[in-house]
Amino acid sequence: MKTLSRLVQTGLTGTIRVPGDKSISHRAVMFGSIAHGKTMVDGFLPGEDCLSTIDCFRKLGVEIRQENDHVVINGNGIEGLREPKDILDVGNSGTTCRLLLGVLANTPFHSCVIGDDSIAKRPMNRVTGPLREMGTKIDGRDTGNYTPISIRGGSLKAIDYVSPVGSAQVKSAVLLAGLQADGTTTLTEPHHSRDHTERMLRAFGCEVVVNDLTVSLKGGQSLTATHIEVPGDISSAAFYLVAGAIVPNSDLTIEKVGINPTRTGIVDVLKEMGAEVTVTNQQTETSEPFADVHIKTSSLEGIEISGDLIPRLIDEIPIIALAATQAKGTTVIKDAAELKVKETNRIDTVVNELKKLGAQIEATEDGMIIHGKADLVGTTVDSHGDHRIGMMLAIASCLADGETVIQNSEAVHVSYPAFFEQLEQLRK
Ligand code: SPQ
Repeated sequence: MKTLSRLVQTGLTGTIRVPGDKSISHRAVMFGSIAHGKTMVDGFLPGEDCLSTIDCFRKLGVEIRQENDHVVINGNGIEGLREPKDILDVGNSGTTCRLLLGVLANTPFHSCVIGDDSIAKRPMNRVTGPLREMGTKIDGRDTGNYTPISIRGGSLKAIDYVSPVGSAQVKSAVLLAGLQADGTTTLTEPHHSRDHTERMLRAFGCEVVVNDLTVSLKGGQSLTATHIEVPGDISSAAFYLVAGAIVPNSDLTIEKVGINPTRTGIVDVLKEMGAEVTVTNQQTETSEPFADVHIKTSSLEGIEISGDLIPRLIDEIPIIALAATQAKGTTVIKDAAELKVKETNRIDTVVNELKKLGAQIEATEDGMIIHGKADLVGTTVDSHGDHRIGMMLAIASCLADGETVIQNSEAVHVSYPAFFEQLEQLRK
């Protein structure tokens, strides 16, 4: 539990860095584990989710050394993985669960995958469906839709899969299985999801062909160890970008933030809302581009957020909703039904928790409608075990009159272990 009070005169000022990108950190460990040779990772996110990924691959026999944000992985190829003696526990991490199933799709042994109470409610048939079509033997609760899931590799045949959801986790699981299948696997998605897997497979020496919404790769390619530098996580930076825009007297620079175009919807939305946000020092020669992002207190206007923009900011919707409470006019968020199957039902948790603070916000079937500008008043709120809700509420406390008590605040350790310490520093 955390108790935070309103920032009265001082805003949030200074230059900071946020921890490494969660999506890229997971993939660095997974791809390093199935590559041949020694992979070095710098800028790794030592949050609970990515530590779950390390734990699972250690149980699969991979030697991994991790010290803070530096990781060394001794990979022996996918064929070097060994039958785990124990269950593989993904904790709270949907990415670990779904990508791991793709890795295990062809392994000649049995594994059992479980997670926490939140994972147990998240649908896995979006991944187990195509993997079964390829030949993997999978069972689990509700015939393989929910954890615990038991999996034994089959001899895989490539598929041409049209995914009903635009999901990087589905795309990545099918591509990881496709690497182990006979023939060329193709996946088409309804809209562009984040492309870290495609970029990183290339960095590990694989050929991946992308043609608009379709991605394909030939089976039988092996990965060669490499050095991965993980940029700062734009989803973590988003909390400070919104804080910088809505907390009076703020002026913040966040250095070395990943600016992969499939992830920068938050910057586009803040600009459209009228925020003074600038992106400088862009470095594009690495496989994942990064830059410094600067923001200062701005007056915001409500906008509509929908369509192709949604996957580019899906994880930022909780903090965007808070920004919308401080914008003049109405903000409408549509086409975001995927929020219902995240760590919590993020439509309900965002709406219920912000309402407790006095926001005028209502849930819709596929998003929410927020009327600004609201005067927030501190009270007891709850992250419900969802890291992004916990951090959004902490930023809200900087504006809310009086004290805000955040229950289950430790959920932030999933993606941002030092979040509260850093916020305290900035508040001084
Ligand atoms: O890993 P997890 O629990 O699914 O994490 C979340 C998050 O808020 O951190 C979603 F709840 O991010 C997903 C993201 O929503 C991480 C991810 C990835 O690394 O591939 C992709 C997104 O999900 P998807 O499958 O809908 O594209």
